[in-house]
Amino acid sequence: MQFHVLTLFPEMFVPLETSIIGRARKNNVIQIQLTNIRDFSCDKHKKVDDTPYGGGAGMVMRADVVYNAYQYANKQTEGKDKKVIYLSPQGKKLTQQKVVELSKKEALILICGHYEGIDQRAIDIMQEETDFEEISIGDYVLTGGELPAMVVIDAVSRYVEGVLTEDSTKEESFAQNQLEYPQYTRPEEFMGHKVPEVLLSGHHENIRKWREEKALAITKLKRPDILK
Ligand code: 4GN
Repeated sequence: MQFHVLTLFPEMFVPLETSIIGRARKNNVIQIQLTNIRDFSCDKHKKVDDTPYGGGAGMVMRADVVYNAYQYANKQTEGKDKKVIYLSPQGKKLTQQKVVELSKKEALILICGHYEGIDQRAIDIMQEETDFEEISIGDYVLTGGELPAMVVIDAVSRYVEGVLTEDSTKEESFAQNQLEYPQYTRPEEFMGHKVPEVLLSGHHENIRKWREEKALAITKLKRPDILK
């Protein structure tokens, strides 16, 4: 899976050099290319934004600059089955189902907006030209699309073969509409609290049943809305 991020702040993406995502990149299981939108500014002052027509607060990212950056990302992902994603509070809500769907692509181009957003014409043209989708990670507003882009990369990467060692995502797909059962590790007793006996029993069928019951009870309690 190839991720190509268009951003004014590539330095924000250091967290993706660590942990599971960092390891996946090192193993070349996923690739993350960061492109600074500013590099595609047309004028000598490297200006990327301007005041909004019609007035109002803030600045708008120029259509030509964003479009040029997008064309570059397109060339970098040429021949790949890809999707272009604009992270915005106006987008379709990111769900686990959407994450799985995105993980089947060969490349994702993620566009991070700032200020008051991107000139609508750049969005309209990309919409016409490509498999384009506006995605939101939740109903709240952030200062830029960088954190949402990192959320998408992290969530999608978990479904890329070779990123997670075990079959942890397999279990999830069985229990799409349930929360996870509780987990325990050593020691057997901590501050007077014991690990549930059944987990020490070695009886796999009983353990499976216990976990299933717990998962259901936890879901009913914490997230009854996701139960089928
Ligand atoms: C995405 C972007 C929230 C989300 C964002 C979200 C940057 N905030 N909920 N902020 O996924 C105007 C243009 C605000 C870019 C956008």
